[in-house]
Amino acid sequence: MDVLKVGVIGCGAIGREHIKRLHNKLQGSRVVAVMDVFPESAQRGADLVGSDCKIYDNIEGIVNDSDVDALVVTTPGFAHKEPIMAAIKAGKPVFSEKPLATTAADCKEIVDAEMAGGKKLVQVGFMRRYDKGYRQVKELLDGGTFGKPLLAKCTHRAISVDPSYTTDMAVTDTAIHEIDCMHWLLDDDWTQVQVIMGADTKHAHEGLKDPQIMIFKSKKGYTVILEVYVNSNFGYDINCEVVCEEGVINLPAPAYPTVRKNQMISTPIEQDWINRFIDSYDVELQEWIDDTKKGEVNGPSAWDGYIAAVTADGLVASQTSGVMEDVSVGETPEFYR
Ligand code: NAD
Ligand code: ISE
Repeated sequence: MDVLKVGVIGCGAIGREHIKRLHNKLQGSRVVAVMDVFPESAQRGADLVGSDCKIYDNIEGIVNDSDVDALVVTTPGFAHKEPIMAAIKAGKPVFSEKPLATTAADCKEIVDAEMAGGKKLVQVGFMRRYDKGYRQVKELLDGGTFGKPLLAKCTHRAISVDPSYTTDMAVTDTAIHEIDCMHWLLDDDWTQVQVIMGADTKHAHEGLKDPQIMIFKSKKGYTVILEVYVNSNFGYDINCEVVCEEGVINLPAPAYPTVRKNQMISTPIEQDWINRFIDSYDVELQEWIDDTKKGEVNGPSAWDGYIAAVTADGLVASQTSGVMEDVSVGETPEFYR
């Protein structure tokens, strides 16, 4: 196959970003069809491609179009399961943005359907595994010279969120990145998780608890402390520091020039995920295109999506209970080893 012909389901913010990179930027793919529940959103997606892009208003149509080789799902998290299940049923590869689905039960259905089909088809958009900075942190940790990791401190801040963002989404939409990424970096599984709520910012909309502190305990005894603060009002600020026996590894925000002017030293801060992770999305989707053409899935799997969702379920339970909740994933099936 020379060119992978892709159908994109969900033409919102990241859907349009991925359409542009799949159609114009990356090697070996074209977007041939789009689908959205809102016709004007679907049209905006199609306009990025040109007049020969097909527009669908239903999932069955785009998934079963014989011109579509593979699917990219960029609907909101609550609407991932249906298109992923349809793609598995049609035997087509599918890349889904994170989370795989918003509950462990829904993710398990996806895992079971994929295993029943006997072929790996699903990849999840945990793009931090493709980020240059996070990859360097992983190399340093795996290199062994820093000794045993002891604890990590992470921040995940955004400027603001819209009123459809609910308290549980601090876990299922936002912290889901650290749930996966820190498990991958530390090469360990979570056993217990807790959410601590505190003072809420006046910038949060009615009913939203923000910020939230999340605590993760791992099998090997590591502790991760994560601040999720999605109405910071100043910028998009992703940080990670791993404290090890022999030293500390700190991943700061990628550098901008520091300027001295008007009796001040200042440096800009990223405003959103689009630029902060632009290279990661490119590497992630280029590898997905290349692997898909070879009939392989080598990126984060449906099982990775499932174990993240089991952890997320624990955190969401702790948002209400306030106590440490146990996380238990079980053995990785042979299919995903
Ligand atoms: P968005 O709200 O901007 O866009 C979602 C689009 O999906 C909208 O056009 C909406 O009309 C459409 N849609 C909703 N329900 C649908 C359905 N059932 N079928 C078809 N279309 C439907 O959201 P977004 O910010 O683009 O986020 C989309 C997904 O991407 C989410 O899962 C989000 O978590 C993920 N995301 C990931 C990253 C990342 O850094 N990896 C960044 C942003 C968003
Ligand atoms: C968004 O959906 C993303 O996935 C971004 O990477 C994340 O930082 C943000 O919190 C989410 O809302």
